[in-house]
Amino acid sequence: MHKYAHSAHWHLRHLLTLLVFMAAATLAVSASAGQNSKKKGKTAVSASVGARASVIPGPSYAQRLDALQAADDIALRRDLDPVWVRQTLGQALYVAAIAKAVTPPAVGMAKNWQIYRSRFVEPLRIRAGVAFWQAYEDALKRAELETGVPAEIIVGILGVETIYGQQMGNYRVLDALATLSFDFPASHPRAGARSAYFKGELAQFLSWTHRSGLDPLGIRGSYAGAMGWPQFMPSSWHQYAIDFDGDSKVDLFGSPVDAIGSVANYFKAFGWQPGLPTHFAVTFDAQKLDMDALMAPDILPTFSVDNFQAEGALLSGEALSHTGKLALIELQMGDAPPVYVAGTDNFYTITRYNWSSYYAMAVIELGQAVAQAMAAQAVTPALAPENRD
Ligand SMILES: [Ca+2]
Repeated sequence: MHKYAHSAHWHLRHLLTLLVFMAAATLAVSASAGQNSKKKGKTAVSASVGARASVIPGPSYAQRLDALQAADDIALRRDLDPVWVRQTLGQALYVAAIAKAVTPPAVGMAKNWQIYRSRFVEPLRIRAGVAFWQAYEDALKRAELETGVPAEIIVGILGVETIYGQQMGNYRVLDALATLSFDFPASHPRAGARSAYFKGELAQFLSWTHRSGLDPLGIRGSYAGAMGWPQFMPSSWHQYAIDFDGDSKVDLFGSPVDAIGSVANYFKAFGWQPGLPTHFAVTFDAQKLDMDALMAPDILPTFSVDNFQAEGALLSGEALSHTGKLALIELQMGDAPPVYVAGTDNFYTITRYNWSSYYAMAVIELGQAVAQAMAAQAVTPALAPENRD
């Protein structure tokens, strides 16, 4: 799902460059198309219908044997009408920008938490977060009561993912899933596993739209096929999306309340522990520090407080009475020294939404910033002159 959301932003600049290039390429193609008008047909028409400003689709999968075989396989395994599946998948278009978006960035680019953070923890998103929290306070409270997942975390997720429903993605989900199933860039180190993953998501998407009577060509999402306010992939939608506004329908596009309940439900399913902080501050004892040992388990909480401190990572305050496991989370700062925190099981749970500690930290800090802005607003009226005695 969401596990690609952060890369969307990381790759944005890359994409823009690509789009400029592609626009130029399209002009070149259009110029030569006049000489070859027979080839302008159904594909070109559906391409222009399916495309929005940022999407330049390529040829359809109707002629691709591997896609049609996959269609038959999906129909068989999912007990779907094989003609419908072939026809539907045949209308999917290859989108070069999607394949490009999942291509690994050039090596040697240092990550920079400060820059990453500034994209999400910023005034526009914080203001939108305050408005969202105020509008849906009851649903956020109810979700917290039922799952133990704090409003702050849900507000952080929906803000980072889509700015509270403002940016849910403009790619046709069918195009995204087909492109990543059948044309995942071979340069990716895990291309085989990734395309297998997207084939599973494609099967789930086709099964879901067929059974629910939704138009698979009308559903839009991220370049990875993530959908709605919380950017759920089809399998997550299937497993974790819930009706939370009581209309008996699960709608993550149109119901912010369903989105709130579904995010909370997702975290509950991935082991959210009520009341447990996401992370603690950490300092280092240079004498004892064994950075290799501390970094070996990566973000998986592995160390007890005692083991953590024995390796030279020092805690203070409430962290000292923490009874669960910890991971040393490293956030690189470009060429400057990295910053570190001690991540708990709840930090790890946030990374099950999107496999990145930068993502998790942005969610946490956006939620905090929105909460602080709410608190500041709540205080202001009491200070206003008309409210004084
Ligand atoms: Ca609903």
